[in-house]
Amino acid sequence: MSEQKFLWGGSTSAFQFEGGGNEGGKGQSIYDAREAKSGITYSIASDFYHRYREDIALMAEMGFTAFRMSIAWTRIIPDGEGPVNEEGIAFYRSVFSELKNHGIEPVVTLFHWDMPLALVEKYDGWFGEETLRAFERYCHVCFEHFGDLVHYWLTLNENNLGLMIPSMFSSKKRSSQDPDYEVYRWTSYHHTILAHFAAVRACHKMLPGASIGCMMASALAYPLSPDPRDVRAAQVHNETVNWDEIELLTSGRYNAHMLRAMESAGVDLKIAADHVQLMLDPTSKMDFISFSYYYSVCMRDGENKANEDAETIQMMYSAYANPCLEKSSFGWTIDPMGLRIFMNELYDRFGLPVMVVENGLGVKDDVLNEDGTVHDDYRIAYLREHIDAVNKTRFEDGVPVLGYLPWGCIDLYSASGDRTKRYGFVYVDFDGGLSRYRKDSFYWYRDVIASDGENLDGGR
Ligand code: BGP
Repeated sequence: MSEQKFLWGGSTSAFQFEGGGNEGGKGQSIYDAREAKSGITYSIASDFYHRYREDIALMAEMGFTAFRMSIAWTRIIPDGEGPVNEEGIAFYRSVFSELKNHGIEPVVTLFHWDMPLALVEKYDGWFGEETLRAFERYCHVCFEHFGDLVHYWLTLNENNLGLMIPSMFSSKKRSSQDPDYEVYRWTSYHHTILAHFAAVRACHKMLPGASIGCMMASALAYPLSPDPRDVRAAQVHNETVNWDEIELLTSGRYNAHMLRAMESAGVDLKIAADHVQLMLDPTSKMDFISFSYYYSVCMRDGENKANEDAETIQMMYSAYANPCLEKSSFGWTIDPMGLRIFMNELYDRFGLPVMVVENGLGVKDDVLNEDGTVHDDYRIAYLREHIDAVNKTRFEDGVPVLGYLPWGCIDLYSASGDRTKRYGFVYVDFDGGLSRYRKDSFYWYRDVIASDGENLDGGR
């Protein structure tokens, strides 16, 4: 790739979008196991597996220059660590080739949560060092087989949330009351960090021309009031959730906050010499930072009585709703300026190019009319403001933004499996044979892309 063009496109993940769960030799992931219990049909999802040509044609019609998707580890190595499934390799090669034929650059997440079930059963997910070794091998296989087609790689989706939700890849439900809880969560987290470094190092070694970055969940917090105690609460939140991990990934060292947190939890990681070497190796340093951005939150100090009436919103962070902002129907605050603030701070702190790989408005309100139209002006309004913020960050603030890839560009399952929460420019009729329909936002986004973000008032 020579000249760097801004990436306009959209974003998905395998377990939420791909389907084909029982086909092509794919092994079971933790989501397949969840399907057996909950009845949520992850094995079908939006059926990209069978419809990728049609879907890519729709992306091309919008003018996408990039498409983010993830590789299902279990389609490449069904049990996570055993034989490679050639049919899985052939599937992704075919998808990536189709994208390239349409001038669309694949942006590929190596791990978007769909951990092979076998690794959870055998090694308790990321807790076992065996899983780390299996992941390294899986990355090698991906780089070897797809390196000629994929330039942009992302390591682990929203890894900075790992310490907060350690049970995600565990074979048994963990509670903070368990005696081994702290050791479990820090050890598992440490292995994900090593997984990131190992993937970056292998990528740089095997694919010297490629670009690889982390993927973090942004959770920008403001103080709920100017009370310095609230300011400090917001600062602590931002350090813990947003910045500590990126500092770790860029420096190769746990910073003082993290070391103190481990110490007070009685955790001593005893990092092996070869792991220290991996973390400090210049070739294991990433090229850019990608992130999801949906909302911002407010924090307050627990002792601050003045704010007692403030509205709490949980979102895992024990956060508060910002009284200056509107909220989506799912209670997520709508804060385009926060996106600009976040990108500026990220770049100021770490000096790496940034890439927006998730953003968007998930709603239940989309209505498929009889004539096949969907009038989603609320989505256009949301995206217009956020793209405007991206433009200002690029052109007024001078932050190198590599691309804007909003989430769920073609409707897919939400992380919880809810298929009525829609984000897409394309409507998927989940109860009507999975047919695709262009929403109003489809035409609007096509005009945005055609004008490189200048025309925010287009559409049909
Ligand atoms: C991010 C995940 C995505 C996606 C998105 C939207 O945390 O990386 O997989 O699901 O959130 O969230 P939801 O699906 O809950 O609307």
